[in-house]
Amino acid sequence: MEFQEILYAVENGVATITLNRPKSLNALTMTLLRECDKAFKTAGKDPAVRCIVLTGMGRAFSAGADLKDTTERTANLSDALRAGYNPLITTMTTLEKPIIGAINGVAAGAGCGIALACDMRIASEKASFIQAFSGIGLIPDSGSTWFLPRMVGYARAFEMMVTAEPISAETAQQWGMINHLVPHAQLTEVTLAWANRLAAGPTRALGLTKRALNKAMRVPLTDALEYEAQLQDIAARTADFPEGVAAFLQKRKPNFKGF
Ligand code: T3D
Repeated sequence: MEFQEILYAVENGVATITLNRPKSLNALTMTLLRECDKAFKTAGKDPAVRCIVLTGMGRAFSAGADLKDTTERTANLSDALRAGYNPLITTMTTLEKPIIGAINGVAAGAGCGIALACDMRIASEKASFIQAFSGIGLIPDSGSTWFLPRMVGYARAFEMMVTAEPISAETAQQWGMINHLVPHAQLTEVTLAWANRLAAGPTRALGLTKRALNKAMRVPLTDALEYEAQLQDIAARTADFPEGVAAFLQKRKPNFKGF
């Protein structure tokens, strides 16, 4: 698949999407956002893809909105959010396959929001997270106001947002923003090990788990319980369920097919 501002590759059940504007620290243009959205949707529909990795080319994950790009920028920034940023965040969070963010460097502004929209984050020791918006007189977008307080609590989210100061990968780990912190040279290796592990999992059940978790963040317990019951019926109808049970009884590793 041909893209201008991202790279897309599929290998051994893992699709890797690489933000590819390293000279501007992978700053986000409408083209990049739309290509990224298309790549996620393509990976979502491709039965050969069972896990997706999102990372950045060069020394940054993403520096957020491209502040030099005036294409398509209007007086209403909400137009840009509705046309580019919000659809991407929605696609990522509703796509029923695991997404791992391999955070290779700074994730600022909307780049931080996109990192937070991944299901897991594995960060290099060179990574940092900046809610950069207030530094340029804007408010947090791309889901940051939703994701961040749920991960780190209101007070820390508020402080990050009003100061626009960077949070190191080490602090991000202490605060629960990332799953794993790794030496920079090992980021690809550790991320691929995780991606291969998830790609060998019961993909349908993992996707439904993501759907249930996202729903449970918004509804009362009774509703979450009922939703779990409904989704469990779907999971139980997959071939991976009897395979998982058979593998347990036969004391062997399950050979999940993802459907
Ligand atoms: O506008 C809309 O569409 C609405 C949506 C808004 C959502 C948002 O994301 S708002 C927040 C936008 N992002 C920022 O405010 C962050 C701006 N960048 C920085 O603060 C710093 O660059 C970093 C802290 C991320 C990294 O600092 P450092 O010192 O490692 O690198 P640098 O020297 O500042 O940047 C390197 C190059 O990347 C430089 O280009 P040059 O001078 O070598 O030609 C710099 O201009 C460029 N760059 C960095 N960030 C952006 C950027 N170019 C365009 N847009 C950027 N956001």
